[in-house]
Amino acid sequence: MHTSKSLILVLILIGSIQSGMVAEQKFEPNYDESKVPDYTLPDPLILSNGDKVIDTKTWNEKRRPEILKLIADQVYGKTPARPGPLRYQVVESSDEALGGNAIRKQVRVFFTPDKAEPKMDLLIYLPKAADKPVPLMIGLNFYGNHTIHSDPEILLSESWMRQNDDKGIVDNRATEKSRGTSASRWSVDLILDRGYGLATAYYGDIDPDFDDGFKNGIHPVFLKDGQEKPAPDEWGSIGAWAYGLSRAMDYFEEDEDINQEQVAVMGHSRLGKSSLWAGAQDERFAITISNDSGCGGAALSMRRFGETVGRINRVFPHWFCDNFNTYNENEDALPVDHHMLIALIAPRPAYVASAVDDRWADPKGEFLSVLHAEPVYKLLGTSGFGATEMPELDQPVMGTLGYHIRTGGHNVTDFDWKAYLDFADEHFGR
Ligand code: GTR
Repeated sequence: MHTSKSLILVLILIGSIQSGMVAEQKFEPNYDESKVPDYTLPDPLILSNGDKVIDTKTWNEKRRPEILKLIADQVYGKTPARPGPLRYQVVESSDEALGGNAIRKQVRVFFTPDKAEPKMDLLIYLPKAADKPVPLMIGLNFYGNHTIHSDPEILLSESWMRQNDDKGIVDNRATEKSRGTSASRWSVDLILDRGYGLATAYYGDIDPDFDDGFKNGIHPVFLKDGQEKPAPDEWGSIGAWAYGLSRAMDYFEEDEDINQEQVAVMGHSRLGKSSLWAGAQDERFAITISNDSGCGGAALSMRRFGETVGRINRVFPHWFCDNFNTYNENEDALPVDHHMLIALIAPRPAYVASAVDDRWADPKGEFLSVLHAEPVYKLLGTSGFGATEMPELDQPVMGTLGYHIRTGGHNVTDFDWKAYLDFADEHFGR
């Protein structure tokens, strides 16, 4: 009796350790700057053989590919190549959208040459008054295209969604009540007034955001015969969301109303992690913007402030590649940190935004990534960043690298969009 009871207890304990419960019960984020440990960031301008990178050629031909491979293998997983041409279907369009001010297009992107699924619906608004082709902002959304504006013509997503009563989600599906519920995060009128187009797609069309062993979404398309799930160095969900952004870019190249040289990719939170990874890999994105992307996005992992690598990997085991678990509570072993992710975007402009109350995302760690990416931007002959200390609240810094920390919490606001549009105007010479 006694032995079998203890055996049960031990089994329960092993079970909860495996499910991460024990570690999670104990997780207390550090919000005390004096408790940030000493750490040494890898130098983006030193090759793995120890040689210094002193010219553009060595950066482009040796160090950039080296860092790209390290981040793919150790953090997000490798992204597979597109399996042949995509197919597009314009499902709906109007030249009289939003009270006659906008052109609306809803374009279905089929991810394979021959199957109906998986597919992603792009919603595109273009300013009617502007000369075409127009510059464009693209960002994925969390609860369907119909949430970004109350426009009743936006197709109501039929995809699986995370349960959320405030967003009118019932049984993991959107309802009419969901329309416009994320409108405050998408300054559609401002973007159009400033002469930019806006495109968005629901991230769950690319890969539904839950840990199902990669049975749904885009991953199964790429599994080899007999392969059950991505290998430890192959992509997770963030890799998939970034891949979806690149497929949207493929479509923009075909649309004569969109200036393919002036596409900025923007994302918030987990989708900011995805926009950074998309902008790092796909050099067609002219500007990359991270809004409050935090741990696994713009923030430095080695600081261990707020959310940490171990915590994010246990709560969201499907976001990164399995190799990233090597660094749970072991950040100093990382051969890369997120300043190098931003450096991969160089010399193209990148903007990182934080919010002062969003300590979980480590605003200072986000700032420091930008600061420590600057030497690469300078080497490549750009203006770099320009700040050496964190700026005052609500005072954007805009070099080739941009940054702000705004009043308020984890969110996307008009203030953020206005800064992104100013930054884009600056770099697109508008
Ligand atoms: C949180 C996660 C963050 C951030 C956020 C979001 O739960 O800890 O890293 O990604 O979700 O995407 O909303």
